[in-house]
Amino acid sequence: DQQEIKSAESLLLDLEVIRSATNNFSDANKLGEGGFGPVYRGTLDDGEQIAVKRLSRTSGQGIVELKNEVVLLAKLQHRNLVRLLGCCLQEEEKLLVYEYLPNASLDKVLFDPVRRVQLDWARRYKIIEGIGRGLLYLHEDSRLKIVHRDLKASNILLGGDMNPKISDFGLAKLFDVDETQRNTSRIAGTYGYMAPEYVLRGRFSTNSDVYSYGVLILEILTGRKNSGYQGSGNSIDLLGYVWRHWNKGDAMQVVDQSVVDRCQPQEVLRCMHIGLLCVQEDPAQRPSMASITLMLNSYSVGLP
Ligand code: ACK
Repeated sequence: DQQEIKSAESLLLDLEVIRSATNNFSDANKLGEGGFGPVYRGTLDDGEQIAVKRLSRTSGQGIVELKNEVVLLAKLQHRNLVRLLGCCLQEEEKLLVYEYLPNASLDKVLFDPVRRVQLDWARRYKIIEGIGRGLLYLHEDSRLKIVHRDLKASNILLGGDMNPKISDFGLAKLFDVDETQRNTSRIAGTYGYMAPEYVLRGRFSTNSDVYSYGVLILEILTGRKNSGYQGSGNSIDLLGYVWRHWNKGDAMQVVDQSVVDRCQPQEVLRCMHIGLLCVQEDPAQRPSMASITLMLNSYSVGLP
């Protein structure tokens, strides 16, 4: 692992440069709290905007996840993955530096009462498709086989044109090409997005990512957050809710109003169907990302 970090040495950044870009990690520059510490906004001397994840001293698991993220992201480049610009792995300060994405996370855009944005069908479809391309790249198009393990709305960041980018590779795992699944006793992830075989038996695979992607599709179409196994607040058992309406034949009832206003119901329902295929109990029944992107691309959505 040390050697792999060395191979990412071209990514090493000077701590002073990041300090000055973020006004010495001032509160005014703070974007929010991430999985292992605060995230800051910054501007480099040449004007380039950056986002900086700073490891909290109290985060024990954090350093493992941070290194995992550097090692994996350094090998990846795709328009639907957040770009890692560099890192700082000094004794006193551990930082990851990314391109800055101005439109917050999908979680805020869909669910936050203050930052919610009206998204029409064409936009939502582009977001669904973009996440799918990013995930296809991780699973099979990058020469590597990577299982993300924590795909969720708060880990999807939106660029200037609302182009979605998958972020947070702290839990991601590199698989051998012919490896299909792996077992763990350390189940880490997010309820509501974790596939049943992962929650119950610690078994994860590209298929368990597909399950999370299916939850995302349903959240994007309905504008509702899935509670998973422990309902709380404004979140619901989204899968049960969508399935019930699907079986009754009135699935358009569950679709967010700003989608309904300007869409071809047929296209929305086909997309919802893909989401439902992804969240099937049996991992072997779920489609691969390759067939999902084929199914998605076979529609002709009238994009501007
Ligand atoms: O939803 P947000 O505005 O987007 O709030 C969270 C916060 O930091 C804690 O994770 C934001 N964030 C994380 N990475 C980036 C990035 N590369 N560009 C812009 N904002 C980011 C995230």
